Amino acid sequence: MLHKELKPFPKSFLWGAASAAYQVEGAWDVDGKGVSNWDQFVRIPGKTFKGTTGDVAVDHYHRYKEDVQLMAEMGMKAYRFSVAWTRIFPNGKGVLNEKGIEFYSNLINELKENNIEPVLTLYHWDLPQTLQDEYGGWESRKIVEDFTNYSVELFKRFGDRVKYWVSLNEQNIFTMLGYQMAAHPPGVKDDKLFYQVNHHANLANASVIKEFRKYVPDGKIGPSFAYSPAYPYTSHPKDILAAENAEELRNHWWMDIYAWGQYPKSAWTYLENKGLAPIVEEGDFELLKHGKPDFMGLNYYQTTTFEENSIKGGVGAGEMNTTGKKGTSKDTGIPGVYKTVENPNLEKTDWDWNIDPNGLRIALRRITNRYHLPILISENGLGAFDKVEDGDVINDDYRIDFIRTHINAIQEAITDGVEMLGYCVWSFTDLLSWLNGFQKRYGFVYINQHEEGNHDLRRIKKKSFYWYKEVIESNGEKR
Ligand code: BGP
Repeated sequence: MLHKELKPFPKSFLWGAASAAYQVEGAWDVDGKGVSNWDQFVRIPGKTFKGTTGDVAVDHYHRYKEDVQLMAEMGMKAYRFSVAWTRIFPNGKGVLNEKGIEFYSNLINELKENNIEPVLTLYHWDLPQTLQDEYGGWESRKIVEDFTNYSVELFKRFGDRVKYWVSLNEQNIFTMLGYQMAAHPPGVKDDKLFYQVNHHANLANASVIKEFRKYVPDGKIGPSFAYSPAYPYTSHPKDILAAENAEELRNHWWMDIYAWGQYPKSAWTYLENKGLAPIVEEGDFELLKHGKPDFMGLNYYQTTTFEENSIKGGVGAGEMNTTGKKGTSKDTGIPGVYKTVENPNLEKTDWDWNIDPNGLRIALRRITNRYHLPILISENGLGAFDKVEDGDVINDDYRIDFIRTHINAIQEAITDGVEMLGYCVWSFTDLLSWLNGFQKRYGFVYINQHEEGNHDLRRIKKKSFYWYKEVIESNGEKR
């Protein structure tokens, strides 16, 4: 629909930005913190860009006050951050580390004092390594109990002050990279295990949401899903079917479970025939029904275009671009199901991610129509090379363009009838990009941190900082 007039953003709209513990905190072995899967994985040669680690990251652990002051200066309404499980329970369970609680408690208080709504993510990929060693982490159903106990501890400690919670961040991504592509910990390629791990994560997600209702009855909770809407390459019905396959296997597989506690029918049948469907035990679906979230957290970066992929000689696993050299990623697919293909209508970032603001509107409408849930955009942003010019100036007009066009899309979606809670841009400050090092930057605030050379960690406001400040001040009017 082409609208002549757009509805304004709701008054309560949460203009925000996001981060994750491992990517910003540093202080990896400080104040009793235990070792996470990422602390260990980054030490394996060749796993990250130039061997980058989050040992120091951008030192938010020690500089959080300075960072919150910058957020306040920008007028930010919400800040999404994650808790490192290993700061709370260094071994994943058992003995609690009060120092970890203290850090997040101080951060939350600092945010509240500055009128910034904390949005707390329970799990943003940094699993206690002891749980991986003891029972394979997400590979075992034991994770459900440990993850629930850890989450309940946070509900008890912070539920009075934190009203917005994200359960799992991008379950589809951490499991795909961890169990299908071996690019994230634990570095495994095993399709069968991938689906089993996901089933356990679904149970864990439902279990914490169920508990949440008891401890934070006036709060809202939901998962953050990395939704890349599927487009067909052509109007040929074969391509349409390939896109449908992708939508079911890559998206509905997770979102249907979150919203309804059910797996999509044809995806289930396909996986069952292949011997890949997860083992489901008695009572699982009962628990999954309790997982209904208050909102769908949407991490939107791009759309993906699909075409038919033959069974014989079809395209298999592709390759990611982790260097920022445009054109180095390779298409990926499942023979007989779908394969990705370049969309000639879209520009790309230096890391080959499609730039598609209309795709965000499509994502918002699809989620709304299928699940009837409000949406919190928990991530969206542009990873780019930034240049510091004389006088500590960073003219990141490309980032402003990216965010502006995506805000346009949100307002169009609101006008279409989508219920929106807020928009958390990835990210507030620059931070460590898991596989791409510090050179792939997302922040409104530049941080002088690099793989090599001078890195005094000083904070510099980018042009986009001043621009987003005005957007927030005008509740999205001025952009
Ligand atoms: C999401 C993650 C974030 C963040 C972002 C950007 O998948 O939830 O943690 O890293 O993507 O990705 P990247 O750093 O790979 O560019």
